[in-house]
Amino acid sequence: MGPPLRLSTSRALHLPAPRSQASSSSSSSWAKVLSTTQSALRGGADASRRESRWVASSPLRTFGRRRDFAGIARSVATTTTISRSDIITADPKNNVTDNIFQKLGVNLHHRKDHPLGIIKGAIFQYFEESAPGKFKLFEDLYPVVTTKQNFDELLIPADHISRSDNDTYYVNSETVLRCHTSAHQAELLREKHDNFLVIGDVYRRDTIDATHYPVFHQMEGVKIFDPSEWEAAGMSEVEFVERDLKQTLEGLAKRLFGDVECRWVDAYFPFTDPSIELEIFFNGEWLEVLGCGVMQQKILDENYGEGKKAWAFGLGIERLAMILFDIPDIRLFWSGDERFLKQFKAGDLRTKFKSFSKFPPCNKDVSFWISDDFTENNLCETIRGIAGDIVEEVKLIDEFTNPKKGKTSHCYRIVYRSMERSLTDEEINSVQDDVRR
Ligand code: FA5
Ligand code: MG
Repeated sequence: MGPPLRLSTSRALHLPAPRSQASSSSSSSWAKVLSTTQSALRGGADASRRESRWVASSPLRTFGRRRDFAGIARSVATTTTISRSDIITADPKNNVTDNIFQKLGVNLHHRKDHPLGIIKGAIFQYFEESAPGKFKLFEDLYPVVTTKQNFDELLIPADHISRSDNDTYYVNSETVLRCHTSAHQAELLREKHDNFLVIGDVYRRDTIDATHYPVFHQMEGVKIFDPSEWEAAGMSEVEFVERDLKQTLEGLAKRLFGDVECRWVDAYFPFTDPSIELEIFFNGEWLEVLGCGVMQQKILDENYGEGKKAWAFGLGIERLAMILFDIPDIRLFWSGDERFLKQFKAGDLRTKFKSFSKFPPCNKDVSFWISDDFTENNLCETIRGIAGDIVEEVKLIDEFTNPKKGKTSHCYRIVYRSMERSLTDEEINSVQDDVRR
């Protein structure tokens, strides 16, 4: 299968796309400038999805933005232009919306003073200090990947829910917006990287609430071990690798948060075994911050070489930043409001976000009979398409089945609230009229 997208790649080895250009995502521009690394990525990996779903990636190129970070090797960036017509197409499988296209190439994690950039820096630094010069960082891998990368190479079964177009943004049947950074595992293993970190934007059709957003950022980590290491420790290979994984991630949590309440819970990912997730107690609830495990041997053997063992993890960057900086709502990361942005400073992990607006929420309910093909993700996408980021939450508050007609109706409460301004009644009513339609 050939690369499904035509990308004009202009080399700009010393000058990656300026941040402002790559990230302005001005809603009126139909083309995006993205920077990519030279190393072409072929092949796929799949990813597991939050709270039980996974997506795959497509084979285009790695992105690499060159930035100076304490000793961490980085890939060199080139610039790629991606146009709207490459991403939003007439293909029957295409389900990418303008809202989503506008997020491509924004790369919030490249902004040094942004909470996501700050946390990225802290995580790199942790790995650099614990293993100087060892972990290679990829921070500009191209977010449009093949289903092979996003799913197949990660051993995600053909009928896995994460492959459904209810969960994943498809450009066409072979190309998706990566739903996790695991999409790059296999290709990086084939390039013989043995310790690496990948940070990037990932895309999932999802329901809406304070901790879920259809675009967020993940950091992937992979570390490969040699038999001499577990033999010297006198442990079984899986025990040894799992111990190192837990120590590494607990150490990271400690570094970021000091003393926090953490717990490990069993999980399932097609690409690791055993698999676990780390949860941290935040705002009165356990919040899942990462998934990880011992890499499936087949992935390692087939892409890197035999005789080794590896661990892999995938962190939710927004979730960590919410805990660290006390940011109550995931939408705030996309805010252009200076009252938000000005509160954070590069390198400063101690900032506690001070809410600048207490604009009241506006609740509106909608009820309707559901059809067989109804899904909550579609509903959320429709609402988001109409109302954008003023939708804070969509929740099912009532459900009723008419036994005679065999029909079910749902009542959803839509919570509208802006982080930045008061919403007017007229505005909400007109949005709500469109939603009802
Ligand atoms: C994964 O994506 C796996 N690829 C992680 C992994 C990598 C496992 C390597 C094993 C080996 P999951 O779907 O659970 O797993 O997502 C990982 C993290 O992303 C979650 O723990 C959470 O912190 C974050 N996350 C998931 N969905 C969302 C969302 N909609 N909004 C914000 N953060 C999210
Ligand atoms: Mg999960």
